[in-house]
Amino acid sequence: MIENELTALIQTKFGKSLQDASDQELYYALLAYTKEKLKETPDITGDKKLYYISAEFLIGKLLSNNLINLGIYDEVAELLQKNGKELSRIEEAEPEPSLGNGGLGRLAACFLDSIATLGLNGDGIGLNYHMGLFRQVFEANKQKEVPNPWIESESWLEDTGIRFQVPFKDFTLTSKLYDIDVAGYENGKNKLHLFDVEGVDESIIGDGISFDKRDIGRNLTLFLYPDDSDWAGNLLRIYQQYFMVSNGAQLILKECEDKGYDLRKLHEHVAIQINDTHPSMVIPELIRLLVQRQVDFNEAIEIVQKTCAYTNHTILAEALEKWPLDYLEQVAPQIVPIIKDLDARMKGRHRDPRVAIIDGQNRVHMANMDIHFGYSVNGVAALHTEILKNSELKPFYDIYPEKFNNKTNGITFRRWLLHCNKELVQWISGYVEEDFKKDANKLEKLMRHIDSDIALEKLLDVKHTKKVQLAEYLKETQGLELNPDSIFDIQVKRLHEYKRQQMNALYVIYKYLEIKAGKKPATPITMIFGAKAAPAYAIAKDIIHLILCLQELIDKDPDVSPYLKVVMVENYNVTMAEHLIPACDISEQISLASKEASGTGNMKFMLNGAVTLGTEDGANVEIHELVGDENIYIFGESSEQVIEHYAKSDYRAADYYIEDEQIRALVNFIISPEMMKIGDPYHLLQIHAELIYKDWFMTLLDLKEYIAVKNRAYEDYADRKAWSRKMLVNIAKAGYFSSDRTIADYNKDIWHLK
Ligand code: 26V
Repeated sequence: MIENELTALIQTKFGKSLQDASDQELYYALLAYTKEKLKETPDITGDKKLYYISAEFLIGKLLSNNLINLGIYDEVAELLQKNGKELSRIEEAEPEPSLGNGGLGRLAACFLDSIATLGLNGDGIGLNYHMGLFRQVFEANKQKEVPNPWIESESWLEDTGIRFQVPFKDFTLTSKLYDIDVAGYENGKNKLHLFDVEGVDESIIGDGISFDKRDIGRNLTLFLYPDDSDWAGNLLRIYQQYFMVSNGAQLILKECEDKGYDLRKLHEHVAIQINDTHPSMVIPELIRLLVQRQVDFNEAIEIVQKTCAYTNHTILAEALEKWPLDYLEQVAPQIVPIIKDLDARMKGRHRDPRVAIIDGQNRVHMANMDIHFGYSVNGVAALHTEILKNSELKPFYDIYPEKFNNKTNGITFRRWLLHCNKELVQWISGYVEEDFKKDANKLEKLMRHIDSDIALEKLLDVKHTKKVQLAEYLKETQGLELNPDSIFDIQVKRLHEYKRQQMNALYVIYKYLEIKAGKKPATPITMIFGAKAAPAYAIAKDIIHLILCLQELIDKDPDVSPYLKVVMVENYNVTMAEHLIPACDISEQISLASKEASGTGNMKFMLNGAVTLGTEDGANVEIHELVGDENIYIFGESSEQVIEHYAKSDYRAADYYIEDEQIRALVNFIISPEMMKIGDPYHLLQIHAELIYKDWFMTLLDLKEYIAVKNRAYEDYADRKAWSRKMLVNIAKAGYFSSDRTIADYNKDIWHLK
């Protein structure tokens, strides 16, 4: 059946047989075939619908995941193999849609998968950026940013023909709506709606990723913003946000009107989840559109308040959006009186300036508007939600305790297990009935095999196979040489000081000096990094420079290189993650406690049998509770202690540097003659000074304990049997972090879809 259809398709498209078609041609044929199958998949329907609005959907490549969810992956793979082709090679022809920066965007993508898998009626709404997150290249041990186009003449996008008018102050833009089908795992389908502008012009891109920021009609959806956390007031960002929410609100109302719903009962038919504050303007925009449709202003406010729910993804103050009122005035003046009215209502009720929507400097606090005029506020891990309630958002919690709730993040097991680790799936299937694929909690049954030598040995074999495969992949794609018999210690995530890649780099220096002094590790070590830095984030780029210089230093040192290798992979993205995560032994989750809202990489590693080395931060706390002290390596000061340091301003990195000889030696090595010879002295001196005089995220505070605990983990690794038990426990307990569980919780507590 599939064979006939696919062969016919390749014949009409390329005039070739399956055997003769190239991988590229097979990709296009499979794309067309899969889109056809998606069309035949029934739509998920219901009387109430969720709209997940997000500036980012980091969906990654879609071919394999669609085949898996449609239930035809094995059949297609077999057919190809029969004809001498390999699906995993064909996949490489697919360009990755990198429509997100990191965790927040990837979470949105996992959520869409789970919403459809659970058969819930819910769509995504976002923007169709023509350039995904920049492609990272390394030159002279530094990051360079290059445009990253992903849309080809044939892609997953379908033009719906739907157009809306979006009014800005001085002009009106016509939008174009593209849809991507989102199939649930052996279930129906929903949609990801991506709005675009007619006139986007890729020719305005200049050097690197620069472009003319003023020509809104030609640049609005050209680029995804490459900064996460590092918030900077920028008019284009407001244009993008307003364009997204105005289109989103118009689509939502159109769908309700088409179904004949009474807009006064909007909340009975619609829930809107606001993913961080980027879509917050949907609140005033919906009010405006309801009033335009003859709903009374006060009633419109009440309706919107019963419809919108807000998720907070960060406690970094610099990432909380505060838009100057006059910027909003310049972009979308029609919503300004509404925001002022909402602000006045709240000022009338609450004297505390910390809960005002518009502050003393005429800036609009987007989160504050969401909390007052939404019905739910959630954090993304237990600890994060507690910190929101008890400190960051305490004044709001005092007013609206009933609005606050926690929804610990999750990941889709279709991509992060079934797709990326078929060998592990096969191993699991030997011990647990097939239904673990639908019910992740069933993984717990693996615990029955904790004493089985055969099971444990096979598990070690799976890990080794994935390490060999990673080594091959990195050799082929990046020319890197990895020893699969070494410990794979991996830290991959956005580059940010609070995530403390610099602390890991200091450990590299520590280990380098140890080996130089003759202390060789029992097992060779490979430390793998992957991270993009925001283009304007100078310190983050300095840290990349430091790591790349260490990589070069060690590579060139025959005394050390047999025992220690540092590898920073270029252009870390979803595809790279799918190769790295299954091959990992030690998962680095070392953020300064209280700063990582949740983390989701930590969950992906755990599911693939890596053991976490981490602080009690974000979801690490929950991982720790689930696996127990024996099966995780925890270090560092607690979130309470850290919050106290900030409150008292009593952390001084210089004290640690001056008082501790070992710390001083490690930090000083950054500007040692051998490093200065390889690297750029300016950047090495910058990071050196930063660590001593600023160190806002307290690297030196936890450094000694980090070194001690990591050493213990490396020693424990040598006892392969004991280590494989830790691996098994991690996999068995990972079920809690399925995004199916997270989404079921959102639905039960917030959306109430059915
Ligand atoms: C902020 C900005 C500001 C301006 C330009 C673009 C941009 C893009 C994203 C952000 C917010 C970043 C917040 C974020 O990514 N939070 C992460 O969310 C994950 C999913 O909940 C969570 O696991 C991570 O801990 C958290 O850092």
